[in-house]
Amino acid sequence: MAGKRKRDDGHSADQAAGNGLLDRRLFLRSSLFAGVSGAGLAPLAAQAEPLTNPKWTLEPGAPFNGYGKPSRFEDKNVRNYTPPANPATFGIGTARTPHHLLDGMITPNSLHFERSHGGVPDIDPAQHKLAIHGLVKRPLVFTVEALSRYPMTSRISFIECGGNSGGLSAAQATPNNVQGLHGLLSCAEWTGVKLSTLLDEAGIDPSAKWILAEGADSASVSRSIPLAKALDDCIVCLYQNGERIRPENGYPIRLLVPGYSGNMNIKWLRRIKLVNAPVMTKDETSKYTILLPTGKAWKFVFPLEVKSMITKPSPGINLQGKGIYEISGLAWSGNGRITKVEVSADGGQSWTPALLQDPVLSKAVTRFRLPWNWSGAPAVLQSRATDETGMVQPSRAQIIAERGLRGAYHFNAIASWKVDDKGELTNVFA
Ligand SMILES: Nc1nc2c(c(=O)[nH]1)N[C@H]1C(S)=C(S)[C@@H](COP(=O)(O)O)O[C@H]1N2
Ligand SMILES: [Mo]
Repeated sequence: MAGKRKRDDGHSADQAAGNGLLDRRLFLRSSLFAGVSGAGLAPLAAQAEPLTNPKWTLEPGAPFNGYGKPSRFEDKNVRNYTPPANPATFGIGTARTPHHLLDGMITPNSLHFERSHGGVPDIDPAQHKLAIHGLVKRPLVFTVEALSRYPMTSRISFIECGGNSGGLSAAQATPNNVQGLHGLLSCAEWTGVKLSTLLDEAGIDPSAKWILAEGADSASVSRSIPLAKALDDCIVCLYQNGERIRPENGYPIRLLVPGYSGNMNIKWLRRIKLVNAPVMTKDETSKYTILLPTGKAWKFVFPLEVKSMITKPSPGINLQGKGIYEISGLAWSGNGRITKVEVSADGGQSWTPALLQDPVLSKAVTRFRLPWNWSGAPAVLQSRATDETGMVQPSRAQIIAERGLRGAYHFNAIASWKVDDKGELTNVFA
């Protein structure tokens, strides 16, 4: 870019870090290109010409429908999944959110990722029940109807599978996109009854220290959760983004355990047992522990630590010639709010802070944005998030030095997209 150039609002139009990263305030200006035209940026819109009247303007539109669907032109915006080789396991596995095709912070319900260990049960809400028992004064059984009459609360929260981004722990980078690597994360508004309200009604025995939460699916996924967390911010949810929870995501009742490992957010919730010690279920001993090179394992790794990813540009969403682009992505932390996201276009040699888009909520994803003037030369894009506890997203090398190559769960390393001179992006380990 050309030498120093002061804009009338006092901000420098110079690049803010190496390889063309611009100041994050550039996109806040009302006139995007006026201040930087001297820097060689051209407007993105075409020269104005009279509009024609296409046929959809000249004829009446479609009639009403009961439940809306996306435009037929958006048929690539779908979850991806690999059908299992063995048909007996058809519902076991994952379906991933296409973050490269989404923007904002909310994942639409039809695209919320799914991780299921025994398929999606076809639960009749009129017959489903939730029991609270164990170390309580009064064991209780709630119908869905009864739960619906309790005071409700809503919160926007991410859910992330402990296995998300596990591809970054491989020895070599393989071709992949943001959906394949980071698609086991979604963010929704969840509404339901505070678990503390229900536990209060059952009466907690002083000897209770943990709860066991169990699902009604054939896999009976169940996890031990510290009672302190259950009383702090867990929600027995009935609604997802305003409508009843989708079958894939736990209809009619799921437990939200904000910021904690995805697996603990028990879907199709049918039982909460108060206990005095963790139960050591199959889901917390055979999986979701982090195996260290010494042969020891970190058990009960609960909060998902600070992390971020660039969703745009990303593999498949390539650059169309040099010029200005918005680098955008998501950052999140199971320990609280995001305070900073920095972006690099030179593989981590220089960084500049991105704009954090409101709202910035605890244990929800935060959308970040930064303008970039791509020179047409190869680049490596990275993002690095910091949360309110001061934790900074680690590099891949840092995590591997600590855990070796087998600690794939809770892999929150900085990820890298390589941009070649044609503007094509690929997954690399930088
Ligand atoms: N009952 C039950 N709960 C479950 C699961 C399951 O298979 N059965 N999968 C768990 C896992 S591993 C994750 S990551 C999250 C995924 O939630 P989602 O499918 O709504 O995205 O749900 C958790 N809760
Ligand atoms: Mo998971």
